[in-house]
Amino acid sequence: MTRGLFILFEGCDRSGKTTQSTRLVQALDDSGIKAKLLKFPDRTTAIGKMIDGYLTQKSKLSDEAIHLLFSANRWEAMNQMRADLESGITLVVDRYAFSGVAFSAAKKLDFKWCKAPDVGLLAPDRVFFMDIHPDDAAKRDGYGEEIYEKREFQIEVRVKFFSMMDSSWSVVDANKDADEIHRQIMVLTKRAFKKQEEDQSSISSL
Ligand code: Z5A
Repeated sequence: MTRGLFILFEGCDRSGKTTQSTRLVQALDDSGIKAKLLKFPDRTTAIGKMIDGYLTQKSKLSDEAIHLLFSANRWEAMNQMRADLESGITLVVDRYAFSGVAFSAAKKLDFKWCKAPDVGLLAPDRVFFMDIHPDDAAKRDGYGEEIYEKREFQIEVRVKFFSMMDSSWSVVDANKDADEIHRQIMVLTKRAFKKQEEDQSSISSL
């Protein structure tokens, strides 16, 4: 049985992660590849509900406490994610541990401390970074409703993301037309499947 791929979308707010991750899952399904869409934070769990209360500014938490809750929200999904990948399902994930580090480090929490709780989580095979300047993102629908949607902060978050990139990341110009972005993501995804076919790499950890 060939394992599924773990494909991750990261990026600043309103960069089109949800739009593109949804389209990718649909396209994979249409071409006969079993795929599942996951989103972090998963606001449906008990931990996710606490995170939602914080993001929508209904409750207050210290920077450290919310950071650890975001991480715990990923850990509670780990067993199912591993089982899915091992059974051949490709996971398309909308935000993950890099968001956790970028947002908390942008609040000036220590970078190494921010990374520590996520050590041991499953690592993505490919990361698509949806890159948009916060000034352009702010023009999109729904901007400004949650706690982190502020210009200066989003600029700092973008810098933190760039500091974490390695060769498994592709920077995608998120300002382009959505159809054009989808086509580019399909090309990059096909490349990732081909590489996995050749390498037969096992699932690795952060
Ligand atoms: N956070 C954290 O601090 N720590 C963590 O560990 C994690 C997250 C995992 C909630 O995340 C917050 O949690 C987030 C980071 C923090 N805070 N911020 N900022 P979320 O993922 O639930 O929420 P979000 O980042 O705000 O995602 P979003 O609002 O869903 O945005 P998106 O998925 O990137 O974009 P979208 O919904 O696909 O598109 C946004 C709008 O733009 C929409 O009207 C689209 O129709 C439009 N759009 C999309 N693509 C295009 C193109 N190409 N052109 C023009 N318009 C477009």
